[in-house]
Parts: sequence; structure tokens; C-alpha cells
Amino acid sequence: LNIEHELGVALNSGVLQMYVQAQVDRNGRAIGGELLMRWPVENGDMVPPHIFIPVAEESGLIVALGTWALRQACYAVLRLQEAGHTLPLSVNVSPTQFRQANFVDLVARTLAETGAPAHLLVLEVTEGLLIDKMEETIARMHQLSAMGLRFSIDDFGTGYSSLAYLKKMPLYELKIDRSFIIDTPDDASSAALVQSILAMASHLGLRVVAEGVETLAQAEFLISNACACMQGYLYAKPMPLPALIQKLQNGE
Ligand code: G
Ligand code: G
Ligand code: MN
Ligand code: NA
Repeated sequence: LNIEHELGVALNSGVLQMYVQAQVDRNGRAIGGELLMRWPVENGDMVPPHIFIPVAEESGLIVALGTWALRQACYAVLRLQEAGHTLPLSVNVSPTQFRQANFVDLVARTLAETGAPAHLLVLEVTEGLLIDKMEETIARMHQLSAMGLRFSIDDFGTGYSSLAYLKKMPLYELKIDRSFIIDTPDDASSAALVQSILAMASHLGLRVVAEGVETLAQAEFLISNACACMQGYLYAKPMPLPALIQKLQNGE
């Protein structure tokens, strides 16, 4: 199976899907969500994004995938709003996509064409985005921020970038990587790292999302350290948007 070819076919034939995973507050109430790509294949399985996103990055197909993802994110925001739930949604933006010369135009056009409000879209980028052309990248983030979009640093703490960039970027949120959450609260150094990130973010006025929250003990630890937002299987798995809307209607 040629993943690269098949993925292109899946994109162009409407087979790809965008799932959404709820992000909840300390009371378990949904306050947002992250859009995550899903690729269903013939035998009923889903090819997970950690398999096909790197392939798409290699081949350049990530640009077309990202364009599609952005539009899906806008539609999802609108569908949630129509159902009475005005919630911000996050979409992952790959460095390759972000560095496209027309990225700002693409975002502006997608917002204009769909009618989605910019302030309900959060762009998740990774620290790796800053490895080169840092000034240009930050300038571009400021342009998008001025348009109303918000930025989140995904997988925070796993990159190699310096903390200096936190001051320079127009950030809304940090997402503490799952690898730190998984060992809390039992592992003292993971717990200390999570507490330090929460304290630092609080001083910088940044919201924090803890990723990969799977146990009650993790949730209790995060809540007792004033983490405002949790995402993980303890609360909800990624699901099709209609399923999330149904859960919200049921008050879950
Ligand atoms: O769902 P899963 O854990 O397999 O996701 C693995 C990776 O795929 C994550 O790093 C996630 O950020 C990435 N990913 C999921 N959906 C998208 C998307 O729409 N665009 C990009 N660029 N990456 C995505
Ligand atoms: O890199 P990024 O943060 O975008 O990837 C998010 C990925 O993490 C998604 O693919 C999602 O399926 C996965 N995920 C979300 N919650 C949990 C969780 O509680 N445990 C595990 N193992 N994975 C999770
Ligand atoms: Mn993410
Ligand atoms: Na992550």
C-alpha cells in the first residue's frame, strides 16, 4: 500500500474525517475542543495520524491536508454555534503549512468564505516551528493574532526551543505534553515539572491545557494546581462532531 498515494485519494474523495476531542474545565464541563484528523480505510480500521501525518509532511501533501483541515475547523465551529454551543476549537497546523507564503491569505480567505469567527479558532503549533526564521514566524503569528486568531503551543516542554520565545509570541495557551501528565502525580519530577509549567503560565497570563489526562488522580492533581483545562480519555475520546454535539445536548 502506497500511503502517500492512498492518502491523496482519501483527501480528494471525501473519505478523511475530522474528529473532535472535548477540552473540559475543572467541573468536567466542555469549554472547547481539538480537531483531530482521521483516515478510515476499507477494512473499517482508522489509520492513526501519527502514521500518516509524517508521510504527508515528507511528500508535501500536508499543505493540501492542512487547507482542508482549516476549512473543516471553520465548519465545525459554525455547526457547534448553530447547535447553541459557542466554543473555541483548536486545529493543528504543521510547520510546513504555516511557512507557506500564502498562509495568512489562506486563513483570511477561509474565514471569509465560511463565515467562521476568527476568535473561535485556535491554531496549535509546535515549538519546532521556531527552529528557523524565528523573526519571520513570530511576525506572521502577530499578523494572524491581529486578525483575531489565537495560538497554542502543542506538546509544550518536548521541544528544544528557549523560553525566551514565550515573551515574543502572541500566545493564548500552552498544552502540557502527555508525556509529563502520564507520570503524575506519582513521579515527583514529572509532578514538579507540571507544577512549574502551570505557575509559569499563570505568571505569563497563559491558559494551560493538560493533554492525555487518563486517571482521576491526574485530574485531581491538575485541578489542585489550578490547571484550567483538561483533555484526555478520562473525559472524552476524539469523536465525530455530531456525537460531541449530542453529548453537549445531553448535558454530559
Ligand atoms: O490522534 P493521534 O494521537 O494519532 O494524533 C497524532 C498526531 O497527529 C498529533 O501530533 C496531532 O497533532 C497530529 N494531527 C492530528 N490531526 C492533525 C491535523 O489536522 N493536522 C496536523 N498537521 N496534524 C494533525
Ligand atoms: O500531538 P497532539 O497533541 O495534537 O495529539 C493529540 C493526540 O493525543 C490525539 O491523537 C489524541 O487521540 C491523543 N490523545 C488524546 N487524549 C489522550 C489520552 O488521554 N491518552 C492517550 N494515550 N492519547 C490521547
Ligand atoms: Mn494537538
Ligand atoms: Na501533544
